[in-house]
Amino acid sequence: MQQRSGGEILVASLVAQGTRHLFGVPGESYLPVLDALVDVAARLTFVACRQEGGAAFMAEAAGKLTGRPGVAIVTRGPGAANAAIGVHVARQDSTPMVLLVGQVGADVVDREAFQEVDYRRMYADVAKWVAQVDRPDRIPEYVAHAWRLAMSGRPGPVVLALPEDVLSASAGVGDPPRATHSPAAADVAQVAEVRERLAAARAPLVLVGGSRWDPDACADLALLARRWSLPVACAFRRQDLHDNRLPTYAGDLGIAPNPALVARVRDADLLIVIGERLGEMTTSGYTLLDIPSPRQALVHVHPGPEEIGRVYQPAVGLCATPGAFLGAMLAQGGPERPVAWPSSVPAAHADYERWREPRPVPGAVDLWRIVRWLDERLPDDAILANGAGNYTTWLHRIYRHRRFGTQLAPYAGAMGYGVPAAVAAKLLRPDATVVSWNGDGCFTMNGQELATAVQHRLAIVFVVIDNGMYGTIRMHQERAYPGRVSGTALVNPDFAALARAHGARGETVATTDEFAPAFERALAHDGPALVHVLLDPQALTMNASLDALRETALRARP
Ligand SMILES: Cc1ncc(C[n+]2csc(CCOP(=O)(O)OP(=O)(O)O)c2C)c(N)n1
Ligand SMILES: [Mg+2]
Repeated sequence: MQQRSGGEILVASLVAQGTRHLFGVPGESYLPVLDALVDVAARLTFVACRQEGGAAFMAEAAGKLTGRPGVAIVTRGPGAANAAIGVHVARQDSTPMVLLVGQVGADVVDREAFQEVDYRRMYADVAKWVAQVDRPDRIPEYVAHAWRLAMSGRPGPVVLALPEDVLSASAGVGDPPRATHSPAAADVAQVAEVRERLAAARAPLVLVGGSRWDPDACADLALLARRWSLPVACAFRRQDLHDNRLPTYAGDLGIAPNPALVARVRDADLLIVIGERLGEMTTSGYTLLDIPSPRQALVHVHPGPEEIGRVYQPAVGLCATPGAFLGAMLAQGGPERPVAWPSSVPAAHADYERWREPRPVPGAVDLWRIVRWLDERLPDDAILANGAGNYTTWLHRIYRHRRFGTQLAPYAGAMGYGVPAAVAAKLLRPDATVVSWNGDGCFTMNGQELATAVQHRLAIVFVVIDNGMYGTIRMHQERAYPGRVSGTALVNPDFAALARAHGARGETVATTDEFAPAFERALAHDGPALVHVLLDPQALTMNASLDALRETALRARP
């Protein structure tokens, strides 16, 4: 068999997995990989990022969009440390991802050589699996296992460390076949039990979230909800699993959820949870359901058996992918007689619509009206990417997702995700409208990837909601320590000028009415464009001004 370097074997293995983009920052630890990429440039694009955090977020976003591992490659200690944030998001978001890390050679290992880190220990608690490949002929085996593991059960990140000497050594070995995940089929008897419980229910509710969804599974969900008149709620930042315009859509259970939806969950007698692991953000900090046994009969469908009964003991714990469960439910047919909860669906959807009705806000920029305009203006396949901050709450509450794969938002609550995730989205879906929605704090965390967008001429619209502060933390501060501002004020650059300095288009918006024309010009621009929105610091939350928060907290003092 033909002799190839470890770098060539690795790159051929990636191509064999169908990987189209490799997000990274180059390092001298993996020169043989960079060299091997030259010969496959038409099939595998190396996206040179400006910081490994950006590269790892791009890989994570690629995993979210495709259901196959997004891949990042970084150098030893410093690169691996920078990339950790993306690995953590892949963990909490249950996203398939593979991080490749250059490693020191066997000749110096365990001396704490230059930039040496033991990645097995470093990533032990966040990755699904961390391995170091010590022979070039076993690279295909490790790649195949890494891919299958990242995609199977509850998906997550896998880290492979690649010692320099392994990448430069040669071996004669073939490429691994394209890995698939092992299907997790639904148990027929359990599905029948779910159907029986549903037929006997008084007030059922479906909650969807997690990963391993695809357009077919979402279509099956819509069909099941229609057949059985089921209100469907989405988990925190998983609002693209059920078309928000459908009459069966009941809203999302995120941070500060709609009280009417919370009441509906509490009053439900049957809760069918599909794909969601029932994490802290979706359960209002573990207060929404009783622990260990919820009052509602809980049907928990999850592809990872380790997540079933982890906190909440289910009446039916069903290990299956969302698609497998929904397909099996549909195969059992619809209700035999009219359901006992005919008004539940319209009432839940009306609650949702009321929740997104505009309220007055202080200042010249009204994000309620701006996001409502975006909701009307953007096409159904527009992808919206955001990080963490109060600026996201307007988007999550007002914007109606219509299709699977249109929301790139970290369940892990990591700041700085909006810019790199949008870059990945536009690379993978060049025909889709991509909007990167950022706060001033969020944007300055990974805004360096604007240069990557310019380099690849990606027509993304970056919006920066600038309130001159780490607003979320200021909000918590004003509630807990009113008037004592500490560490949350930001002096910002002129973001539109910063965009222009990068070679992108820059727009500044100081009033609500200026937003639509500025956004239209940004959309029409043939390349990246940034819309800098100057938000009044008083517009700190969707419901209360900064001063009102402070006054409420002061009044509550003894
Ligand atoms: C990487 C990271 N660091 C810190 C935090 C804590 N944190 C959550 S929101 C937030 C402020 C976000 O500021 P900005 O992007 O300006 O949004 P705003 O809340 O002002 O709308 C911070 C610091 C976080 N979630 N992630
Ligand atoms: Mg801010």
